[in-house]
Amino acid sequence: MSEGLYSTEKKDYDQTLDLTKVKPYGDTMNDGKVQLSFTLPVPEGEEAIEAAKQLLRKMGLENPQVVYYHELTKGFTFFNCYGSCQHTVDYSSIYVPKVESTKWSMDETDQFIREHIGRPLVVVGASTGTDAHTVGIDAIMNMKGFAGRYGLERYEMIEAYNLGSQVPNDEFIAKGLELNADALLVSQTVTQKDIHIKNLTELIEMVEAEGLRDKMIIACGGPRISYELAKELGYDAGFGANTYADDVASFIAQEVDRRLNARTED
Ligand code: B12
Repeated sequence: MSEGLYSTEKKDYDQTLDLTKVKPYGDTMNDGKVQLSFTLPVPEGEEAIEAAKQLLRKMGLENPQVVYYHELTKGFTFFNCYGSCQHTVDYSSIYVPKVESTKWSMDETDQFIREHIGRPLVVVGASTGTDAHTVGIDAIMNMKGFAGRYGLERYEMIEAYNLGSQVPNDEFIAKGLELNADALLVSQTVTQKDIHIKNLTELIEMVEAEGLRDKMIIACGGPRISYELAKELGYDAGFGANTYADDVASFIAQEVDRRLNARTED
């Protein structure tokens, strides 16, 4: 057996994976290797490198190394560094609330809706309140979708209505009612001064005040939206960065089906 990259001989380096004490992986298990970059407001030089290393040690990184540095502009030095992280996390104890539905492809979701619900689902989406960002909601709703995944308009069994941005919450709800929507999808990008919380709360309060909360699924999404936050605010689900139409379409189809079944059992 030849030595080298593809050798199957047992190596003497650490190969123990303990999920209660997980550390970063660089070249070998538990080496803790981390790469990070930052800028210090000091001029380039030996003192700047020493300052960067001291900072890395204070961050809990042993054997700190500065592998690249460059004075970006007078008095500001950028660093690329490596070090070995001494801290660990207990991965086995982590619980993250998230959408529990099974993620399906577009064809699978269409087939499920056809077989289990028997009619197209109506989904109305918008970026509501003062939020002018449309790219996120477009990525979910529009025919061409996002990063090679089709949006809801492409689904045969979903009638998707994209109302665009800066849609007042009352108009959004009224449109949902007019179209007899199965689901309302709200996008929120701006989070400065918690404007998203205020707007999302207003929308839910309006829906509740009109006694419509159980009539449709209401989900929200955006780069700083988590499932946990969405649930806290009274939404059925929340979707963050890197969401595709597949995620939300599967969720809506399964949730509509679950509610139909629950009604039949009553
Ligand atoms: C493009 C852009 C703009 C464009 C928007 C054009 C348009 N038609 O949308 C313009 C120039 C108009 C703009 C304006 C502003 N912007 Co701007 N903008 C951006 C930028 C560069 C990209 C956002 C984007 O398009 N992302 C790409 C999409 C695909 O990602 P996404 O939105 O996260 O969407 C994905 C998921 O989040 C999810 N998703 C999103 N919505 C939904 C909804 C549902 C239901 C679901 C299921 C999923 C989902 O699915 C998507 C696909 O995976 C970001 C910075 C950045 N790089 O992110 C700043 C940024 C968002 N903007 C910002 C700000 C502050 C503003 C302004 C307030 C600036 C100003 N002072 O005027 C204004 C907003 C005015 C207003 N009233 O809203 C800040 C927000 C900071 C904050 N945390 O609040 C950012 C982060 C820039 C920054 N670093 O400061 N902006």
